Amino acid sequence: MKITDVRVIVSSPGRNFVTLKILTDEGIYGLGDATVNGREMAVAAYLEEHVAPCLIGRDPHQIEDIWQYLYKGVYWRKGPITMASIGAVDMALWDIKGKAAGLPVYQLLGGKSREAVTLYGHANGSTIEDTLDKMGDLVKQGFKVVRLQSAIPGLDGTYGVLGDKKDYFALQSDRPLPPELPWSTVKYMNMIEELFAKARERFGNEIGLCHDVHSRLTPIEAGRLGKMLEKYNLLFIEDAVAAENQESYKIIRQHTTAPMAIGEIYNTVWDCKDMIENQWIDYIRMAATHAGGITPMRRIADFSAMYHVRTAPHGAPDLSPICYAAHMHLNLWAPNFGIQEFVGFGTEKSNEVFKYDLQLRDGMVYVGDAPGLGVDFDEDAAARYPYKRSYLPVSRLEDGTLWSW
Ligand code: CS2
Ligand code: MG
Repeated sequence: MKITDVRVIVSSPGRNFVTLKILTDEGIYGLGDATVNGREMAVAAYLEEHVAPCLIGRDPHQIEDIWQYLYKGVYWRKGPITMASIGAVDMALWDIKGKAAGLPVYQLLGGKSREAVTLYGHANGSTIEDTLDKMGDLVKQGFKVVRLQSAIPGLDGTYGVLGDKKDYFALQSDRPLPPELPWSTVKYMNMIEELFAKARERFGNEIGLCHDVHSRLTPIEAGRLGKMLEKYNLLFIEDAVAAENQESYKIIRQHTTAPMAIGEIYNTVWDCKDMIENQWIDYIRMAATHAGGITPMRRIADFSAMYHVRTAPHGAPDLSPICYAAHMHLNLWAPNFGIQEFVGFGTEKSNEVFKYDLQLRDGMVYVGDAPGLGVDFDEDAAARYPYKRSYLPVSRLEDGTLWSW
């Protein structure tokens, strides 16, 4: 089999997605997701100008060699744009291999370790009561784990809470620039315990709870947060601290037994190797798109298993359904799978563009038997939704200091 064509399609069915389609001389094609939220055109140019020409004529079955060629072979290793490009190629090649074999990708990985994939849903509210009402809706739908984010009294905007806005597009004006949202660690620390205390009061101790701090704290503050929330038995606290310096998590570990999760912006195992090896974290949240595809995600899962770290792949709506499908196959296989983040199966618009072989039942995803990743992409539908420039918000302290968002 030979690769005959490589297409990069940037579309915006509700939000921007960079989709890679690799075609072969046998009529089989594969799909990959290369979306880097807020920097979509950089990765599209990287793929079109630098990667696509090197793929034409190659045997798509050579997944490993092509991965190494695009990683070691380019001299410039790592980084989100490079790794998302490699990630999309890798996903598309697994998709092709599965289609050629007539098997879903989870079978190529080693088969099912479980029947279905447990999810955590998002409850984002403008008050604690509102958040808990939203949690109630998810519990009714059968979700066994819920992530809680609540607006912070005295701050005009809080991570994860969009109020009447549907998404971050809606927060941007006609001339899109990054929205600016305020942050105060003091105000956050003053409210957060009540959210989890009330959640346990109302829903009991069986339901799983998560929380995303979105990298706003210092290690010692995160230690204090962990201690404060220990008695509410969270499944994990996510991104308590931005960890370019991985030793930050050593400090957190010295102060709390609250489980820690991190990884959604990591691009290679080198970003989290020390945290995993030293057992400073409990869940690794990397995404197939941003970590270079299914091939490295599989290696990282196996590496993590040796240190009791479980996988909890990123599942925000800025990852396309192709990445979601890749995660579902990895999740079915990985012996040390933990949980999958879930924000719904797309929107009306994105469902015109992407079709997938996944069913949601009782807070779990069941994967169908379609060969490959089991996703399809309608190029004509995508053409109806052209790219729109968009940015993620930035965060500032109340005195104007730029903070982590
Ligand atoms: C988040 C994301 O899902 C999560 O845990 O942290 O919402 C994240 O902010 C976006 O994916 C940014 O692109
Ligand atoms: Mg997050």
